[in-house]
Amino acid sequence: MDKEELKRRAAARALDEVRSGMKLGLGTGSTAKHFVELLGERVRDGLDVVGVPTSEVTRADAERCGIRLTTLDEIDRLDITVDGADEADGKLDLIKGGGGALLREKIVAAASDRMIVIADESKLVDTLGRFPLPIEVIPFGLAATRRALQLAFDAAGCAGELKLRPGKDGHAFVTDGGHWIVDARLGRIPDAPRLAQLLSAIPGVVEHGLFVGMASTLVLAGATGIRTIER
Ligand code: ABF
Repeated sequence: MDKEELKRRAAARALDEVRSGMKLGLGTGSTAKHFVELLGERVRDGLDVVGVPTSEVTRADAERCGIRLTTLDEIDRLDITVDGADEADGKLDLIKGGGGALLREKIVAAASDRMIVIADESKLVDTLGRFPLPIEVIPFGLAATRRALQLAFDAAGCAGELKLRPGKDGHAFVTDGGHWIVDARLGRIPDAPRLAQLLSAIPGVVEHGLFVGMASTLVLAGATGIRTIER
């Protein structure tokens, strides 16, 4: 089956959890975009929800779909965030940020009672790390931050090669928050909670793409159907 169809099915399954009156976090990426589009169809049929987008791209998509939007300054908690992932393991720990929106994604997920991750089955791995780990950094003092990152990888038992993510015209990719991203090719992350802790302690790191203990449900769409893993 076509991968886009699998992503749409996972998105449709997450939509089953949505009720009128809910406040929703709206994820970023191609799978989350399916959710936004399907949600927009339900809104046009009368579903009354309000959303907080996790990126400017998702904001534009949601507006185009007629979804009412708000901010985390105007409301307190969100009921559910629905978002994609680059990798997920069986404990529901994630690598996110391949799309560059990890900071807002983490802020929105942390303000949510539930985080539903939607993906096609290829995103499920035994051990995180095959997908390069995105780390959002402050441009100032980048070389010092890179040295601190290497020490963190050593301490967490990973060997890492860092690459500044390129953007357009040979410049660095700039996030919605005005920061840069370095992608760490680690291959295997034996202890994601430990690495997450070490990365969070580095001053030049704004946020990293390890989402540990945040997802409550993983919806995986495969050729044989949909399965969900609950925390
Ligand atoms: C967002 O979109 C990101 O955190 C993740 O990087 C990416 C997944 O994209 P896709 O659904 O296109 O594979 O959820």
